[in-house]
Amino acid sequence: MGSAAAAHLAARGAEVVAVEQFEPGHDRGSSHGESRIIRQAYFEDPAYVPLVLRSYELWEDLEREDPGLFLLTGGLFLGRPETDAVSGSLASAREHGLPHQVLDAGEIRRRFPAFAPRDDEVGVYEERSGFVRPERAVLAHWRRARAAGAELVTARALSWTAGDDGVRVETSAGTVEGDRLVVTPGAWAPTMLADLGLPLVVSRQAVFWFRPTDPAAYALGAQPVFVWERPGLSPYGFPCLDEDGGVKIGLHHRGAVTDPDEVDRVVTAADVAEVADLVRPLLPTLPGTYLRAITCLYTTTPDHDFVIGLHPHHRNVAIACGFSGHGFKFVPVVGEVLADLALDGTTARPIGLFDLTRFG
Ligand code: PYC
Repeated sequence: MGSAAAAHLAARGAEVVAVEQFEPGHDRGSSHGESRIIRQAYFEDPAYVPLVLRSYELWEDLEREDPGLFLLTGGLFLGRPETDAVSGSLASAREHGLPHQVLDAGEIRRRFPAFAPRDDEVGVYEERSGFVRPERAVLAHWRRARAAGAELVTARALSWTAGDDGVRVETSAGTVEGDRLVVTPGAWAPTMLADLGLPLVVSRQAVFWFRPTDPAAYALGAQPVFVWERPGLSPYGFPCLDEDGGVKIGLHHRGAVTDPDEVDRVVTAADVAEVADLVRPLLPTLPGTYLRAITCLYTTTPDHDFVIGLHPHHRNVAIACGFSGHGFKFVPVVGEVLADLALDGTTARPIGLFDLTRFG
């Protein structure tokens, strides 16, 4: 979100200094791991759809500089008809006239043999779903930002203050001063935005790569991205994107609460066994051979909606955080919105859902 904000601000002529504690495209936050789902019939709330459609436009624009940055593979959102994954996808598709198909369990098994749904489960299939490459997306935004004159300071932001005369950020490499501030702290939001008392929960999420026993079913072109909602279990995954035949899978919102500076990044045999046992009934050929795993971080709000807006006491400070494990697809449009807020104090994009005072 920060790299995109820097790119949009610099493109509009702002003099930008970006402070990032790790190297651009690093793997210690929430923007790594080879792939992130993109989808339009947004099951979380139809209010996301205009933003995701704008994000697609911006992804297409960015992709001209980095072909293959994203790919449309189709997406399947499965569960019983009353689940959010199904009923929410349908609500968004219908409200916004998005192309989709509803598949019953038999059609799912026929078209996508990797899945073993129960007879009472259905899927909403969306052709315009797919995935974006997160590390490349971050680097593409940094390239744009730098080409437009932004300066990148590799240092840890320690604290910030704001007043009528401007803003000041204390970093591990000195002080940065400016007129306005954009704060996109990811999993460090509880400390960098402590004054707001936002009810954010940072959690460790592991994602895994397995080589399935039926590689053809998971081939790009055959297998869609998916999110599957069962009570207490939401696996999501991708087609095979890797030369070693690895298929990435994760369990949405299953990780333990953590601290971003202390997180245990070692994935244990018990982590692997747990995910393999949980997904085997749904995707029987997937946990064929375990290949590797990584961890990343979610920063989650109580309602799983984002936090985006101007700081209530400092109108020269724009904030974005709490992306709750489903934000990456919005990176370009959030960058654009943050540029609007920082430069104009307002945005024409619909961000009412993300009001940072909604928690009281
Ligand atoms: O962003 O669509 C998403 C998603 C679902 C589960 C994990 N990420």
